[in-house]
Amino acid sequence: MTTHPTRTALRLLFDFVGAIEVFNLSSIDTLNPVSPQAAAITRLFLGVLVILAVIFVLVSGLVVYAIVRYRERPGSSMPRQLAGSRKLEFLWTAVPIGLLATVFVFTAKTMRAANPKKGTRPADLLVVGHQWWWEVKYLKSGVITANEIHLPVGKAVLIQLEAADVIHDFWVPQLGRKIDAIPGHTNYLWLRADRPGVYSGICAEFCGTEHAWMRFEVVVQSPEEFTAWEQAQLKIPQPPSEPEALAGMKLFNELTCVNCHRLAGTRANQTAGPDLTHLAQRRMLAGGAAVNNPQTLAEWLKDPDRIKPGSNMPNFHLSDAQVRALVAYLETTK
Ligand code: HEC
Ligand SMILES: [Cu+2]
Repeated sequence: MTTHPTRTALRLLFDFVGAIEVFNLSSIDTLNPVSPQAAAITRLFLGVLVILAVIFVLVSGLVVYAIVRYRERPGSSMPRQLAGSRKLEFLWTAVPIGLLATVFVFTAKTMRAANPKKGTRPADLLVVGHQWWWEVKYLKSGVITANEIHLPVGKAVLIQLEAADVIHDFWVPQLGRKIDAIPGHTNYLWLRADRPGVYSGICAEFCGTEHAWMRFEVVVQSPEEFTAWEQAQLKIPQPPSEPEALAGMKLFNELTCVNCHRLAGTRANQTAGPDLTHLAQRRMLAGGAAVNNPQTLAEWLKDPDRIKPGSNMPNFHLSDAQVRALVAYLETTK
């Protein structure tokens, strides 16, 4: 895609704002599309922006001209007055109608391009919005993960979108349109990325206290890398042999973690919280509120509110030793 000067200027501004907001994570970028759907939306935005800019320059130019040209000067008289002009009336009715019609046609075309029909094909991926994280399930392979969607490059994937509690909204600006996740109603969305990379996604519908930390990432990989990832996700972790991790596994089973989470190979099989099977492989924690590493994981278990105030993960008031054991365990299930 060639870089447009408007696009570059706007991207600099957006990146600046984005950098303040999402330190450490890939930025929200609406002007750098990597799918045909997102490209159509960007084109519409830039097209309308150009029309608006021309109108703005024209109108403010005429206002400035009138102010300067017809200002009161010593000895000046009233300029010629126009009372009623069919020609002008016609012009300023026809021009806006023409512009609106143009924008309408552009918009209708964009809607078609940005929202391809679902057809009769079964969905590839189930994505469920929860307060405040995303459950992700690959319907063919059975892989379950959270807040991170892996896709093979260039392949269109059909997402079935649902919500577990309130309305959320699934949005990956570089890959396409926004679409609501509604309790009791299923929506469908095609997702495709034409360039490998990591693309940020957010919840775009206010859904409660931690709405702002309901981010996710789309990791686009070569077909081989994607298959390798999928195979690795399907591996069921073996119980650890190392004593600290073993103690962690015991705690995990005793502290009711199993009532909310899923961890393949254990009796934990719930979806009130994110799947933890291969948590250590994921890039971020708690919907992007922290980068995922053993240290932030320990902070999270010690006091979830310090990372994400108001989240639905309880504070178990664990001792440091308990936290270390749980972290050791969750790191071995990689
Ligand atoms: C009442 C249900 C509940 C219980 C019990 C619970 N959790 Fe959670 N947990 C959650 C929820 C909900 C989240 C998601 C929080 C968010 O991101 O908003 C979460 C998030 C997490 C995360 C971060 C996962 C990610 O991908 O971001 C880890 C790790 C975790 N819990 C571990 C545990 C451990 C260990 C226990 C037991 C000591 C436990 N949880 C008990 C509900 C629970
Ligand atoms: Cu949300």
